Amino acid sequence: MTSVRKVKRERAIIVGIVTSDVRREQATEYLDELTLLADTAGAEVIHRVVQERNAIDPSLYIGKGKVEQIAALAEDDDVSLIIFDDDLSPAQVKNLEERIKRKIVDRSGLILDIFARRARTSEARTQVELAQLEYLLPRLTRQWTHLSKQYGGIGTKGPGETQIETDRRLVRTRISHLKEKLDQISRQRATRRRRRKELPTAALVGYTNAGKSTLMNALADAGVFVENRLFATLDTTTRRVTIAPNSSALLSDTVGFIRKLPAHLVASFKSTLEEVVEADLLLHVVDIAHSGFEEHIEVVKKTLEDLGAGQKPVLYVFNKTDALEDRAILTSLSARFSPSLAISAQRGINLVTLRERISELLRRSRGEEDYIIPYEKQQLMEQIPAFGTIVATAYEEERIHVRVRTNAEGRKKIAALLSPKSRRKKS
Ligand SMILES: Nc1nc2c(ncn2[C@@H]2O[C@H](COP(=O)(O)OP(=O)(O)OP(=O)(O)O)[C@@H](O)[C@H]2O)c(=O)[nH]1
Ligand SMILES: [Mg+2]
Repeated sequence: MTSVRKVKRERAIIVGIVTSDVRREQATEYLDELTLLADTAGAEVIHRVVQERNAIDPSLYIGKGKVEQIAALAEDDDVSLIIFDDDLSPAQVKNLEERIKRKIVDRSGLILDIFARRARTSEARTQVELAQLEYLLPRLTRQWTHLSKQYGGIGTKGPGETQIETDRRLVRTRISHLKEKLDQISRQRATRRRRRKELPTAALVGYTNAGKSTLMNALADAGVFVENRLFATLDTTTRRVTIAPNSSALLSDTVGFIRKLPAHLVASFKSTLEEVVEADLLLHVVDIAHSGFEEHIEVVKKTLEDLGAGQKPVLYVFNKTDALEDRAILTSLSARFSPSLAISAQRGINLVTLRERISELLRRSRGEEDYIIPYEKQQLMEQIPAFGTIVATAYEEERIHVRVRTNAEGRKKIAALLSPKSRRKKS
């Protein structure tokens, strides 16, 4: 007998709650996103269940009637997994499991599972494990008694301790070990950053699947993995990019954000996200062909604030313009989000302009300004150092090209030196 081996995907039902402040289309978007997340985690969504209510049931999260409906659907359609679009309390999970008799997974649990599947490097694995354990700790009940086997040897069961207490202690010990390991990684990163400090740095940030890695590859030929799934990237890649004929910058591509990203995950991905916090400029990549892009922008802004990177200079990069049906929105967007630029990373549209804008904004964020000085005014070269530091000088045929690091006050003074009117005043 021959058999074709086929990976069986777990069949799942997804459940979302619609409160009165959520619009219908928005609720559909949320469930579409949850379906994508479930798909990325390897599950096949068979049914979507939506509950309209304003109050959350403390013991079951959804109403009793809905619970029964889900139990019946699961029974009829051979479903093994129920996924909730929100986070559930340990008690809710237990009660739902008792009634539906299927595995119950909440949003954080699902996202953590995806991260665990996709983590490749030792840094990403360490970060994911830390987040998983932090998530697990308050949920430790009798069902996790296998932990002492998994982490055996770290501690032994003390006299009079229950299994749960032992497990909790093992988890805590492991958590502090992982934190130490991440501290060490973070120190190594800091050393690496110091070594290459002379180059300006930009970081790609954005909602997951916006096209950050595609753009990284287009600008730096980086060979980063790209996929039409959520969280294709979990690690940070940094490459040198040419942004102007004689100048380059470092560009980092990193993990994407999503709404309701588990707090543990953000916290434990700190070392990966340090490139974002330390960057001179953020390129906020937005998939404007996605109907929910405005909410995505808000989610990314909020996450950046949580990371302490809310005040950094940002260039909005509106991506996937090739897939945009109504190009008229671009005009209103550029008025609302400034500075911004519309591109297509995949088709290579507007990338020359993008490099120019990056170059200009990086210079500004590092406090650098370029000046052209005709030879007849070359005596100004002696006055400029009073208002800033000359970082580069190029003697061209008819003029001198000079780059000065200065502040707003210095910029004003130099501009005054260069303008013909003030020259008269000064003499
Ligand atoms: N139509 C179109 N698709 C694009 C463009 N840029 C990227 N994509 C597609 O969007 C999907 C996601 O691209 P990625 O570059 O992996 O996105 P990302 O932001 O790095 O996503 P994560 O790493 O998962 O956070 C892929 O299928 C890309 O081919 C574009 O300009 N136009
Ligand atoms: Mg990516």
